[in-house]
Amino acid sequence: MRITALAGGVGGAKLAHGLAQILLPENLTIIVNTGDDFEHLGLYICPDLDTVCYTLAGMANPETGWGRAGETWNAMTNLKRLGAPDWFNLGDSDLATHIERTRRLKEGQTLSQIMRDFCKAWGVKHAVLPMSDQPVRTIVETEEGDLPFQEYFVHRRCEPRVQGFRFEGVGAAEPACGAYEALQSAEAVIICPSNPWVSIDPILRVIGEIDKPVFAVSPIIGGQTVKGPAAKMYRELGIEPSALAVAKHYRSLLTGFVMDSVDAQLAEEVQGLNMRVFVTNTLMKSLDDRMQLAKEVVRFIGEAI
Ligand code: FO1
Repeated sequence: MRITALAGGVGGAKLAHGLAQILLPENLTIIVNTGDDFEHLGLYICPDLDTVCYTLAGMANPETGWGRAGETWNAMTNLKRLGAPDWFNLGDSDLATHIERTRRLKEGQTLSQIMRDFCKAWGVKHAVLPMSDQPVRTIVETEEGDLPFQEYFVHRRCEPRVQGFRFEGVGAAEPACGAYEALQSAEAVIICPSNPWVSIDPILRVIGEIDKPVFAVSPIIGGQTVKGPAAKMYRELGIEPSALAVAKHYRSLLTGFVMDSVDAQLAEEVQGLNMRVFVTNTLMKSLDDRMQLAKEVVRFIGEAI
């Protein structure tokens, strides 16, 4: 089965990793959110792209989900001593990625070219594409004013109450090289269990209408997110966080929806939104869990299309 997956953040990277274990490289393309990207310490940082690539390469930090396993922090310690901003943690190995990416961007290479080369160097065989080669910047509109995404997420620890989101640059952003072709040749699209507001919506805004069956996996389990602020965002926007709220979020896009067994009581209501529903364990604690969920999602899609 040919799949294009949309992903951002740690939850998305885990399912993308599971899919990469069971689908051949020619059958899986992963399109990743770049709305979280920003410039920091003069470097161009792409947290979601790096999280997906490091995870697929088996290089991700297992505790945080982002950054590199076995990381050291000498540069950060010394930057702090010199008075540099230290709220965004860049490990020594991770810094190499940002330094080389920044150098190549300044030379005029595109982000998708650069990530293709990096994936090759890291042994990642599946295509990992930025959603766009043009910059899109997620701005979180909060009660304390507008905050660039990483300022909200890391510096302010998601504390300011959210009022809305906007994606600066989205109007001028084209899908990255290869993204359109991947969507054209896919038999189905999987929306990974990523934050619908800030990881998936920017991708959907850039790629526009999808004329393939779309299946989403809920990032909300028992009213909570495994990681990150999605549940808090739903609450602050006046919506009760639940798998049902996620299904409603994507509603008209979806052919099918995958939700956790703890939310089985919501299945009927989700089906009432005119989509097929598959209920299973969606919590990915181990590599086996990632593979198991990926297999079940692909089987569900096979039966539904
Ligand atoms: N997240 C944090 O909570 N604190 C950090 O200091 C931090 C540093 C960081 C460095 C590189 C990278 O690729 C990701 C990093 N993240 C950090 C994660 C990142 O902010 C989020 O995972 C995403 O932007 C949300 O999907």
